[in-house]
Amino acid sequence: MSVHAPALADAHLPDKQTSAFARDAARDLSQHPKRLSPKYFYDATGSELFEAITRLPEYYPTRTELRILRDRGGEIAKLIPKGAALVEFGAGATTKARLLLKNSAFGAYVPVDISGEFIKAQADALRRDFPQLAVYPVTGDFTAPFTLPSVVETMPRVGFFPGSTIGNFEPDEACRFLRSARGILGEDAQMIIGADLEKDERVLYDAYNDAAGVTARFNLNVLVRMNRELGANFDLSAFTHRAIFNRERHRIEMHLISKKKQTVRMLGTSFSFRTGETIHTENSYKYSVDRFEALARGAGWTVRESWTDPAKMFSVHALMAA
Ligand code: SAH
Ligand code: AVI
Repeated sequence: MSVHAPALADAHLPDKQTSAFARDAARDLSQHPKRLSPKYFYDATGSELFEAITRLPEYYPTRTELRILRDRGGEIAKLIPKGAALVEFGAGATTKARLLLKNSAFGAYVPVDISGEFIKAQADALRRDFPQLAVYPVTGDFTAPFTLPSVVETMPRVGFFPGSTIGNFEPDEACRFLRSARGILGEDAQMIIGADLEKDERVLYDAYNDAAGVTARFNLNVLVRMNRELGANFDLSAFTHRAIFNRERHRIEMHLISKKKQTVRMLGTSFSFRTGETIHTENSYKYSVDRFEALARGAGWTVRESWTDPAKMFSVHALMAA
């Protein structure tokens, strides 16, 4: 494995990220149906809104996964080599990593996240709470290849991908991501990964259509970002949040629906919308334990253990590079 300084040089990130956002948004809003990548929800506001979602009564995944991680803490700790580096993909508020870090003797923690300002603040808070731990935040897009900080080169590596963020990939992208994570983590790596389970449609519907409207604000935040960062003129009151469960494809879909016929300008181009036309902003795939294990195996990992909560709402899997 080649491990050296982060390929994602922090100093250049705002420009690089903005130009990737501009390129992707212009391309994806020209598609039929229009779409946007869910990774663009996450600026500092988007990260805060996601945190607010995790505290909603309807949003069961976070508290359920935390319960599995707590209940299985001893078993998970036994799988982790002493002095390992914990590499979290999409670390966000680092709440779940804190549980693992308390239970095992990790040598370093590498939170990777596209939301740069947010992840740096979380890394600072973590350093205060775990003064002995070396924390190396990496700002960047985990769907693109990147290298780990050179200091973790000699440590065993444990990947951590909780939250069912894997569900935000198409199944073929999820397979590619798992293969690439194997490459980034290197031989003999372990991986702890959370996947949301398919369940009663009403429970799923409510989790993505909360009564307080926080998920709607999270969804609309991508339009706020395009207005601010890309000079677009989206009228936020002219779009509405919708989340539906697509049973055939095992996924929740989030959409922003145009309330009227309208034209939006962005980056010198006009994008027209019919009344009721959608921008498809996110998929959140729901797995069965068997389907998730098959995905992991297909990407070259061996499944060591799979755990669920008693109500079988959420699953956590321990993988080993085969
Ligand atoms: N791990 C946390 C947060 C999950 S939310 C938890 O389980 O609660 C998803 C996180 O992944 C966000 O913090 C978001 O900023 C990050 N993220 C989403 N797409 C990303 C990408 N392509 N590259 C890097 N980080 C990404
Ligand atoms: C980060 N990800 C797994 C969340 C999910 O449930 O798909 C993002 C989210 N979208 C709406 N609510 C939460």
